[in-house]
Order: sequence, then structure tokens, then C-alpha cells
Amino acid sequence: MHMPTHRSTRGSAAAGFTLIELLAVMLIIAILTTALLTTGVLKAFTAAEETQTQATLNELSVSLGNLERDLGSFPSGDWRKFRSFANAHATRLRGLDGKQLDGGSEVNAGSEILYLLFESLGKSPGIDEKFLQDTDGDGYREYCDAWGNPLVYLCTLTDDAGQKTKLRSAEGDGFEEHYVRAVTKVDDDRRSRGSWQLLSAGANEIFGDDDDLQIFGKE
Ligand SMILES: [Ca+2]
Ligand SMILES: [Ca+2]
Repeated sequence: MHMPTHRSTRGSAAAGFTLIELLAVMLIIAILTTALLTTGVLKAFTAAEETQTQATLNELSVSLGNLERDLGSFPSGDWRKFRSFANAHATRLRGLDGKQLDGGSEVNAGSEILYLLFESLGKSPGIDEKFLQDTDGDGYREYCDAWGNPLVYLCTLTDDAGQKTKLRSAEGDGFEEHYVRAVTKVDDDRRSRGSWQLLSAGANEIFGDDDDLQIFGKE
């Protein structure tokens, strides 16, 4: 009498344990699949945005090269220095309204100056309107990356320090002011920076780390 009961109890216990195991395995597979799909989809989005941003940087690079051939030098990313530059090339920059030379705030100045300059020369790069925004609200538009953050333009031949820029906080609530310095390969060697730099904070919306996108002007 004892033996069959004992066997039956063991049998049902074993079956119950297998069912729980099966459910646990199914749950783990479901979690892993979701995680893989989510990161895969996120990576695909990031790759598309990086490609778009790099295309914008390349377009601006070509336009800067043409501008240097036209005017003989690269513009400063600083409003005060840019006024001297614009005055020196006044005959070529006829499209530039004197009032515009007052400039906006010192935030995002480099990117705003590039836009103003290309517009006044009638040689705007083929960049989609959605990548042109006035993120800091000073009335001057900036070139932006695919995450909606302003690009930073630094003329490393004339602008010693870095530049203030406003970009979306990583949490997405409002804009934060950042100070961006020129990226040096070797400190104190100005030539190693190239003649200018265009920088994007990348997907993480923070300057100065590995996911930043940038392009350098050739010496
Ligand atoms: Ca602006
Ligand atoms: Ca970054």
C-alpha cells in the first residue's frame, strides 16, 4: 500500500517541478528576446541618426572648404571676431544685413555664424530644414544634429577657448548650457587641431566622450 502512494506522490511532485521549470525557462527566453529586440532596434535608430549627422557634418565641411577658397580664410566662431571678418569681406557679403552682425548670445555662436555666412553668400549647404533650429532662442538659427542638439563650430586658428552651447539634457527636460573646448590630439599644439572643428554631442547628448561625432578642417 505504501509503495504506490509514495511513487504517485513523487511522480506528481516531479511533474509539478518540471512545469515550473518550463515556465521559468519560457519567461527567461521572453525577457532575453525582448532585450535583444529592444537593443537591436535602438542600435538601428542610433546608426541612422549617426549617418544623418555625419552627412550634415560632411556637407558643412564641403561648404567651409568652398568658403575658404572664396574668402581666403575660415570664419571665427566668435561674434566680435566675426564682425571684423564680415567687414573685411563686406563687398562679398552683400546679403548680410548690418543688424544681423549685432549677433545673438555667445551661446552656439559658431554654428549661428556659419548659417548666417552661408545664407548671405547664397551658398547654403544642402541640409534639411529640420536640422536648422534656434535652440537657445536668441533669434539666430543653428545647424543641429539628428538628435536636435546644436552643432558646435570652432575656428581653431583664431578662437583660443571653447564655446558655450545649449543642448537638451540627457533626461529630456529642458536645455542645459555646456562649455565645449576644441578637441586636441596633443595639448598645446594648435596645429594638431586642424584649422576648424565641427562637433556633435552624439546620441548621449553629452560632449567630450566616445560617441561624439566630429569633423576637422585640414591644415
Ligand atoms: Ca540661436
Ligand atoms: Ca557624446
